[in-house]
Amino acid sequence: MGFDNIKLTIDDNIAHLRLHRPDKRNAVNNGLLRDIETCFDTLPEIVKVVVLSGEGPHFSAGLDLSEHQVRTPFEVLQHSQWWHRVFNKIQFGGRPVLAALQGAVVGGGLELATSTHVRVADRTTFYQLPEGQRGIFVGGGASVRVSKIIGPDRMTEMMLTGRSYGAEDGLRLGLSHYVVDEGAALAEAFRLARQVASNAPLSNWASINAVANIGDMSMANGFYTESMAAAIAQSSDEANRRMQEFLNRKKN
Ligand code: 1HE
Repeated sequence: MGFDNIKLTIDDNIAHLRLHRPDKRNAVNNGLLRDIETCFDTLPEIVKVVVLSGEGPHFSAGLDLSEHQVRTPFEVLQHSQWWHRVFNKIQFGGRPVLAALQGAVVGGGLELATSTHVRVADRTTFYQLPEGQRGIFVGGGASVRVSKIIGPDRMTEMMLTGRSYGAEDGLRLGLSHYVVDEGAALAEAFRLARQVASNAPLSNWASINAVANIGDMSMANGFYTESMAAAIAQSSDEANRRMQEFLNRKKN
C-alpha cells in the first residue's frame, strides 16, 4: 500500500514504520495521522512486532501547527478523540511497538512515543510539552500516558515551564527505557525487536494488554484479572513446549 507520509517495510516478522516528513520535522498533520492509522489497521498477520522511527534529525515536532484553524469546541473534541483512537491502536493493537527516538520528541510527538511499549533514545533526544507556549492544551493522550509515566505533578511542571528533558533525564523519569549513542537508536530498537518477537505471542499480548488494563483497576480486580491472564497464557501448548525445552536443555 502506498503512503504519502510514512514508509513501511516488512522484513521477516518485523514491520518498520518510519514517519516520513523530515522537512517538517515529522510534524503530525492529518495525513500523517491517517497513514499511521491505516498502517496499524492493515498490518499483515505475519507481523509480530513493529519498530517506529522518524526520518531525519528529529523523531517528531508534534502537532502540525500550520494546519491550525479556528475550530468549534466539538470539532476540536472530535479531532483529539481521533488522535486517541489512533494511539490506542498502537498501544493496544496486540503487537509490541518499539520506538527509536532522536532529537525532538515534543508535544504530540511525545504523545505518540508514549503510546509505544519500548523506547530507545539516542543522546540527542529531548522531551518537551510546549503546548502552554503555543496557547493550547495536550490532546493526544499526554495527560493520561505521560502523566502515568512521570506523574501528574511533574507533567504539570513540565507544561507550565516548557522545560526540556534530555535523554538521560528521560531514562530517570521513564520516558526513555534505553539511552544509546547518537545515531544508534534504530539498530538497538531492531535488536530488541528481534528479542521481543521471539517471545510467545500470548505472553506479549498479556504484557501489553493485561498490564495496562490492570493498572487502571482496583487491587482486587487487578489480582483477579492477572490470574485470568495467567490461566490463559500458562495453559497454552506453547507454554508447555517452551518450559519443557528449558527443562530439557543440555547443560555444558
Ligand atoms: C513545523 C513544526 C510543527 C517544525 N508544525 N511545522 N510543536 C512545537 O511547538 C514544536 C515546534 N518545532 C520546533 O520547536 C522546532 O521545529 C524543532 C525543535 C522540532 C526542530 O528545529 P529545527 O531548527 O531543526 O527546524 P525548524 O527550522 O524549526 O523547522 C523546519 C521546518 O519544519 C520549518 O518549515 P519551513 O517550511 O520553514 O522549512 C518549520 O516551520 C517546520 N516545523 N515543527 C508545523 N510542529 C494533539 S495535540 C498536540 C499538541 C502539540 O503537539 S503542541 C507542540 C507543537
